[in-house]
Amino acid sequence: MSTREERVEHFLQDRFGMFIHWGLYAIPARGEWVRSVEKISNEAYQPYFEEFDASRYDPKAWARAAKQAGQKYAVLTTKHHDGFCLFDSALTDYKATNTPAGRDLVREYVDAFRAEGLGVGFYYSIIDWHHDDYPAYGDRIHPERDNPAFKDKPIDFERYLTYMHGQVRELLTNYGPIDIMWFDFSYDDMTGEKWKATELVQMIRSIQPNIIIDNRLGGNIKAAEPEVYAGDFYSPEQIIPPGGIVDENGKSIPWEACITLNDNWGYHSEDRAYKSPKQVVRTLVECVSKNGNLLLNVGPDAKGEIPKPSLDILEGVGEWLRRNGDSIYGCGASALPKPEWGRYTQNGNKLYAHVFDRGVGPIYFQGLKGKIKKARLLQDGSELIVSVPWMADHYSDIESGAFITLKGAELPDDWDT
Ligand code: FUL
Repeated sequence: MSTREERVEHFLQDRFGMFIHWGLYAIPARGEWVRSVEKISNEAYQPYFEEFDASRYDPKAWARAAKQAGQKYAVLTTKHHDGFCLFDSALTDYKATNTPAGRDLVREYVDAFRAEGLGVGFYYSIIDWHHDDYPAYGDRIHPERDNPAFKDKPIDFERYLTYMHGQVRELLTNYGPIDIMWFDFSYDDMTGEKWKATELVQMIRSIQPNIIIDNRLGGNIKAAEPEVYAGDFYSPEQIIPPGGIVDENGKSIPWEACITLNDNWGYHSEDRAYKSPKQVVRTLVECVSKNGNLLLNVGPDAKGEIPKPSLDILEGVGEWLRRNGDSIYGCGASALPKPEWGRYTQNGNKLYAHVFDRGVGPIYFQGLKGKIKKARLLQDGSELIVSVPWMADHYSDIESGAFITLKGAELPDDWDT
């Protein structure tokens, strides 16, 4: 059996992936939690199933967008909390092949992303608001939580677990090798034991030994407890852990921040709170400077298209990465203290200085006197001069520091030079 270190090696070099939230909720277009937030019953949600046609679903276009954005892998919602399956599961009728779409949307996704040389991941919700044996009663998030008919309805949770484990088995046997299994999520008293997570992960690893698994089955990676289902990486949501994530010996633990482009995961037609490409670039740099990955979300619309504002942002980020990708891929945190003017990333003996703030005069590198063999501007490869500015020794700690001159009063790249 492989070790976590071996399993995550490639993943941690890739650094940047595309998260895709897509399902029936794209039709009401008020986010993927719409059923819970608005307490929509199964019956009231059913018309979306009968209407879903995915008529402009072109996963090759998604894969091209991801590739051009410099993303190295993707994670698609094969089933979100609403229980609707984008894949052709033999265990349910509640699936895309039974809608007007009539296609196995997951198969096409896998084929398209593989063809672009991208890694492929499956998001799978262990929560299921559609399944008859999934408990509505007492659950603060279930859409039917206030429905008296559900309160006293007997359920057989074991049957749900068999279904859920069976679907994971299908996902891992029917689509070839998969890179990431991204579960979502254990909560309240629903711990890993209740999901039978130990058996689940043993089954997963017996089918695909090298797959990596997130931490949302409820384990604790830091404490390696329970060892089996603790998972391979942490999945901080909408946040970059300020100090990265380390164990008690200061050793970095793999993590991937998942972050939305606007304020929603699933398509929301009125959400225009988009981040700028500059913010996204800096977010990516922030992650890598702390040894983390960034999984950046898009929420395709009801027809299957990634919204134009999202595509525009991805394009901008991709253009920056085309010139500056060496400072991201294969890079991680530097042991040097965070500089005042930006961030460091590092790959072996190559240190990448991400300058966010031009300031006045040369850029100062604390502790690097005599240690810089040569300096280059990454975006065009041009030489940069390492020298002590005139009289700097009167004012600065030049015993240990180094200076690099940057031409011009403005930064060559205002996003991140
Ligand atoms: C959360 C889910 O409830 C959200 O809908 C989304 O999928 C996010 C990535 O994880 O916990």
